[in-house]
Amino acid sequence: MNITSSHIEEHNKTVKDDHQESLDALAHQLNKRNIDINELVEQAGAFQVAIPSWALGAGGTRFGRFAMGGEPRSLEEKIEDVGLLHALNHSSGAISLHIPWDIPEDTAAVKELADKHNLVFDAVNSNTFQDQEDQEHSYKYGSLSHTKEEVREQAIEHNIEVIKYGKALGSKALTVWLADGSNFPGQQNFGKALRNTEESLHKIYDALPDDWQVLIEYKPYEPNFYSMVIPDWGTSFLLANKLGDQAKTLVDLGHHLPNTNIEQIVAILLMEGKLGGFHFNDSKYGDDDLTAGSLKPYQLFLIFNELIEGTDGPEELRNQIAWMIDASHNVKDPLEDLLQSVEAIQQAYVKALLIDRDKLKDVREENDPAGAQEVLQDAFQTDVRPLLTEARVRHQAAADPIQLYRALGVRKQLIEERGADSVATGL
Ligand code: LRH
Ligand code: MN
Ligand code: MN
Repeated sequence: MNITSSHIEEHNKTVKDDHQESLDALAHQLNKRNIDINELVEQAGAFQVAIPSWALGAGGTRFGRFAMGGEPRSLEEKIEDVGLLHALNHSSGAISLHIPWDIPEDTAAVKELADKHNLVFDAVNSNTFQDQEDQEHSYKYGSLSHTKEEVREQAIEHNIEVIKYGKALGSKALTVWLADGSNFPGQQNFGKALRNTEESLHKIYDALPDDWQVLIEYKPYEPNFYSMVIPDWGTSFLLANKLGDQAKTLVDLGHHLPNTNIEQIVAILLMEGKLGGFHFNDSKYGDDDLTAGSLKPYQLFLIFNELIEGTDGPEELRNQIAWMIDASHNVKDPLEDLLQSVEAIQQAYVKALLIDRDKLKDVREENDPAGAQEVLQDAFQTDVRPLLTEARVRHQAAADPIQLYRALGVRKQLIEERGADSVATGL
């Protein structure tokens, strides 16, 4: 399946007049606020969010999984899927691999295929939360934190191997998420488990190329329901500080207890130069891995407000942080879901760029909370969709990616090519 430039052009022609009308109206509105729409179109067009290789198939729960049909059967087909997304929205120009769910056997060929689709490789993820067939020691009771040295060594080796794959592909970061922890009080010595983890991470850190980062993810519960060795940003931050400058914290939005003030965490990590990356998704209860911005778009906007506040301009912000999605889809077509996720992230980003920063500064100085809310609402309530459409059109992508995806019958064609019950590796 291929999306060609004539597919895009034809589609864009059909929406051209309506789009121009909405864009002019928005430009006029922004002009009155002294905001240059072209500048924002440019920023939106430059923003890229990496797609997780593990979320291109239908997700499931432990109660079942309902096949989507046409799921990618190999890493190559996953790259093709991300290529489709990028052709449609021009904002998904990177892929994040999870190893060994996706092993790039022939790294040169995989890289070449990605190049062909204008994709680069974002952070590579290690997996020490499942046992693999050929593995000597089990991770049932942990990996980098394990009581037994041989298990820790095996997990360290795996991470070093993941770095090697990433190096060959041009990645610049390793993301480590540990499922390590305990299910019952008394099962684990908290201090020892964390100390073991720190020592193991040190060995991984020593194997990092100079221009790489290690991103440490945290999660309060699941799969362990009593304690996790890295349960929160504080523990991740502690480890990142102990490791050194190349270690940072990764914020997965779903990895917080309900109502946690994530935007404040983001601000503090940024202030300390320790915010390394995001796994975007949304959640109502826990690690639901729902479409980014589908439940709490205001929270997403407030996070971007902090990101902009804490960095020196859009370019620095884009380059300083690894932008990745980490979602799962029980009932949606994953490709549609990912298009919606990227769009929601971009909306939050652009809306946060609209915030009148001078005014916000003034109302804060004057201790005027109502005034602050007015400033934020002025930005948040602006419908920036025409601006995002314009960014896509200017980059020869689809004005309305999902509309074109459906009109072309992409899923139907993928089912014809790959079968109705092909299963992608991943979540
Ligand atoms: C854990 C997690 C982590 C894993 C991914 C599959 O919940 O967010 O990032 O690597 O899911
Ligand atoms: Mn994650
Ligand atoms: Mn998760």
